[in-house]
Amino acid sequence: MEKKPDENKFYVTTPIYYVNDVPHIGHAYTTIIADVLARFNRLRGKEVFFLTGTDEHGQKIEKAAAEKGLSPKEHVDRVVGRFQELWKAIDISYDAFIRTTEAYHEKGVQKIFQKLLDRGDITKGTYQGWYCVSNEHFLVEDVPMEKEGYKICPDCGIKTSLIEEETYFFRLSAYQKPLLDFYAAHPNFVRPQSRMNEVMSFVEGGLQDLSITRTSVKWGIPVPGDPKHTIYVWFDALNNYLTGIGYGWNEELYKKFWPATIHLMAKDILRFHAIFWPAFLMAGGFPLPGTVYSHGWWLKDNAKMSKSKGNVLDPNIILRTFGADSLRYFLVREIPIGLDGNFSHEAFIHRVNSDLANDLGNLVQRTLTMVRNYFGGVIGEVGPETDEDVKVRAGFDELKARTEELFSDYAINRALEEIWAYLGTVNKYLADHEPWKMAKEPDKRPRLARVLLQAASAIRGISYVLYPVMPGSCDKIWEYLGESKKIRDMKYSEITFGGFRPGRAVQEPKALFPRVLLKDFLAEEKAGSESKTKAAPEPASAVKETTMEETPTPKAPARNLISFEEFTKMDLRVAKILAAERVPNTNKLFKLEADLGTEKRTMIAGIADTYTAEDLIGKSLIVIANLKPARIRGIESQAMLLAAVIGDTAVVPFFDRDVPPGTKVK
Ligand code: ME8
Repeated sequence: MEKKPDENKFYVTTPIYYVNDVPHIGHAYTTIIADVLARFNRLRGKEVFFLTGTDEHGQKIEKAAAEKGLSPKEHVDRVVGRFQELWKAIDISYDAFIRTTEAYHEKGVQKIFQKLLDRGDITKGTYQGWYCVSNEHFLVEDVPMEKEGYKICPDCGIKTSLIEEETYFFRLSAYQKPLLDFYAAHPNFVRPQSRMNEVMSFVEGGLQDLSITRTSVKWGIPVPGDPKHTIYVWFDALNNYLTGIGYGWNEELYKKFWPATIHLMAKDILRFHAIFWPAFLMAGGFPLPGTVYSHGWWLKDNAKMSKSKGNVLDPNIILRTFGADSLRYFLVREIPIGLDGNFSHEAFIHRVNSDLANDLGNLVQRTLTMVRNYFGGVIGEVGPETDEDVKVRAGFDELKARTEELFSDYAINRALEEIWAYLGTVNKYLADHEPWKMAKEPDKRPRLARVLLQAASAIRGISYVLYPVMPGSCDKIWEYLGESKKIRDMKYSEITFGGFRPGRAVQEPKALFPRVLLKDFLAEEKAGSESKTKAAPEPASAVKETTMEETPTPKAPARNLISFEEFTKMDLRVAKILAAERVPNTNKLFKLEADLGTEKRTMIAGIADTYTAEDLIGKSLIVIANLKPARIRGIESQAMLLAAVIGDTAVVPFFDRDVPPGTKVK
C-alpha cells in the first residue's frame, strides 16, 4: 500500500530492547542516535514522534526470570525501570515508551495476527527446525551440522536445538517478488547502501515460510482463539511500531504518524526489519516505512559488546564521571553511523578533554569571562566588521546550512566534524586577535567589543546546531549568554548570527566539562560501584593541562581543616619569571624559567590562553617550591605556580610592588 511518509512529520523508532538484562552502551548508542534525530527534527519545526521501549516476551526472558527465581512478569517489571532510568539520565526525549506486556499492545498484535489469518497469509502446519534462543529465531540459512549432531547459530555462535512442533506459518515465500520490487522502487529503504545490497541478495536467494507461533513457550501473547499457541516473539515485537503509535487504540495518532520515517537498529537485527517486517506489513495492507537504518556495533576488545558475551560496558559509570553530554557526544562522534567501533578509554578521554573541555568549554569560558572582565558583562559600542569578522559570520551561515543537510541525511558524525572545524576557526580568530592585549589599550575598546561580540555570536550559533547532540550543555551555554528563549523553542529558520546583540548581559560561565585523567577513569570503572551521585566537574588547575603523565593532587573534602604545622610544610616562595615559551602542540601550556632567589627552576603552567609571554616576563608570582616534580609533556616541572581558577581560566596574582625573588610567602 503506497502512502509515503509525510515530509512534515518525523516518526523515529529504536528497537525495543530485551529485558533479560540491564542496558549497556550498545543500547544507549541506538537510543542516542534516535534522540539526536528527534531533537533535530523538532528544531526544524516537524511534528515528531519518538518511540522506544522494551521487548518483554519470549523464551529468553522466561529463562532469565527462572534463573533469578522470579516470575517473568516480576522480572520484567524490575528490569524495565533500569532502561527508563538510563534514558532519563542521558536526556532521551522519547514521546512514548512501549512495553510489549501492556494490554493495548497485546490486543493490537492479536488483531494483526487475525487479519493475516483471515487473508490467508498465516496458516497452521508442523515445523521442524533449529532454534536459537539467544536470537529467538529458527535458523533460516543452510548451516552445516557439527559432528556432535547440533548446529551453531551463525549470528550468535551458540548451540541451537532441533525443535518439532505444530505451528502457524507466515507465508513469507509469497513475498519474495513483492519485496524485491519494493527494494528496486525504494533504493533508500535500507541504509547504508551496502546493507541494502546484502538484504537484496538474501531475498534473491529465496525465502522460506516462517514459523510464527510456539507451543513450548508460554510467556507471550496467545494466538486468538487457539491459546495453546504463543505468538512468536519477533511477530509480537515488530508490531510495536504500529501499536506504539496508536494502532488498535488511537486511530487519529496512528493515521497521523504511520508510516514511520526511520527505524533504527544495529546490523544484528537488520534482517528482521528489512525482510520480515515489510512482508508482515504488506500482508496486512499497511503502508511501508521510509528507511530502515542499520548502524554498526560497539565492540569491546574487538568483540561485539553483548549481554550474552558478558563484555558490556556500564554507561552509568561514564555518566557519573563525565555526565550525559560527554557520552552522547563520544558515541555519535567516534564512528560513522554504519561502521563498527572499538570502545577505548583512551579515545573517550581524548574526546572529552580535547574536543569538549579544550575546544568548546574553553572557548565559552574565555569569551564570557573576557566580556565580564572587560565590559562588566555587557558588550557596548562595537567597531565595524573587518574582513576577518565577516569570515566568522559567513562561516556560521555555511555551518548552519551544512549541518541541516547532514543531520537530515543522518550523517551525525559528519555534522559534528563541521561544527568542530568551525570551532577551530573561532578559536584561532580569538587567539590571533589577542583580546587580552587590546584590553590594555583604551582606544581599542570598540575593536575589542567587536571581537568579543563576534566570538559570542559564534558560540550562540554553535550551541544551537550542536543542541541535538548535547542538549544539556547547549542549554547552559544559552543561559550564560543571557538568552531569554530556550533553544528548543527556536526554529532552525529563525537562527541568525546576529541574534546575539550588543547590550545583552552575559552571566558568569561555569566549567562545562570535567577534565578527567585516564587512570582515574579506569579506577572508577574498576571500582564499578553503582552509587547514583554524579561527580561535579573538576575545574582545571593552573598547571594541569590534559596529560596522562602528570601526578594529580588528591581532591580535598570540602571542610578538611589542616593544622598550621601542615600549612607550614608548604614552601611558598616569590618567583620572578625570566623566560616563557609555549609548549609545542598544546593549547595553554607555557614552559617558564623562574628565579627563586638562590636557584633557577623550570615550571610548566597552563596559562598560555590567558597570558602572553610579555605579560609574564619580569613579573613576580607565587609558587610552591617543595612540591614533588611532575613530568608534563616530557618536561620536568620543578615548582607549581598559584593561580585563581575561574572555570577553565587561570588568573595569576601579581604583586603591587617589587618583592625580591625567593621571599617566603606565609
Ligand atoms: O534484538 N553495538 O533486542 P536487544 C551497537 N528485542 N548497538 C547495540 C549493541 C552493540 N554492541 N548491542 C545492542 C533485540 N545494541 C530485540 C529487538 S525490535 C522490534 C526487537 C542495540 O536488547 C542495537 O540497536 O538484543 C541492536 O540492534 C539492539 O540494541 C538489540 O537489542
